[in-house]
Amino acid sequence: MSKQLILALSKGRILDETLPLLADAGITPAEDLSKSRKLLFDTNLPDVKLVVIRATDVPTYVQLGAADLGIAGKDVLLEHGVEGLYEPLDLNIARCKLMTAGVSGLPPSHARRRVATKFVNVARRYYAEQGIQAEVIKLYGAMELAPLMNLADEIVDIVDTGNTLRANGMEPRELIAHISTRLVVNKAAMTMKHDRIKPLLARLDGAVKQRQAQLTE
Ligand code: PRT
Ligand code: MG
Repeated sequence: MSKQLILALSKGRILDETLPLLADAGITPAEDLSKSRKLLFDTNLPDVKLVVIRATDVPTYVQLGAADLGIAGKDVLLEHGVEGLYEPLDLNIARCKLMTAGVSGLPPSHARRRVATKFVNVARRYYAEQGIQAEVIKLYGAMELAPLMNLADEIVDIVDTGNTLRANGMEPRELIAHISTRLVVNKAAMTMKHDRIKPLLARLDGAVKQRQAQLTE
């Protein structure tokens, strides 16, 4: 097994919040990630490399051991499943909520509810638990358009301020889960590379706690 530790980072908004946290933990990429077309980066730590990939691919890389560790939204982990992964640390960044939402002032009318979402597994599980019959329709983006176009009665999507919903004549309904970004670790790597993973976890845990302390000061 390689001596290197590979940490898989989620592109996009999570990356913007991850880099300052990594810096607080003493981990800095050897070059500016935003200015490079590369996907694999050295860091200031000789045994740590970073890969920057689609958020939805992070659990796959870590599960299959292509990366030892990963940083991913809880929403992505709930949707993908966490077999073969440990989730030792809540990084407490990119916080939001996974919710159902519908057209404002319009109670869900169909006996069999049509639900548009990119979180099909989460949605199927949630509506089944509620005892609500749901036809789940997979979309890849712009979920809030679906009820307006009469493609669906409800959506399951991420909500932060609620502005996106309101701008489209919709309102949040039920909370499915509070979401934040998590550190995940390949289970085999956690055993085989424990001596290298443990200090990295300690650095990250320290950075998260330091931030929380600053917030409550
Ligand atoms: O764009 P792409 O399909 O490649 O991926 P992505 O959209 O999933 O990536 P990105 O970069 O948007 O990051 C998504 C991750 O950030 C999610 O998996 C969450 O863990 C986290 N996160 C935190 C959010 C938000 N906050 C958020 N507000 N992800 C998305 N949003 C979007 C939401 O989809 C909706 O369109 O923002 C809108 C809602 O925000 P409000 O403030 O209008 O309610
Ligand atoms: Mg996006």
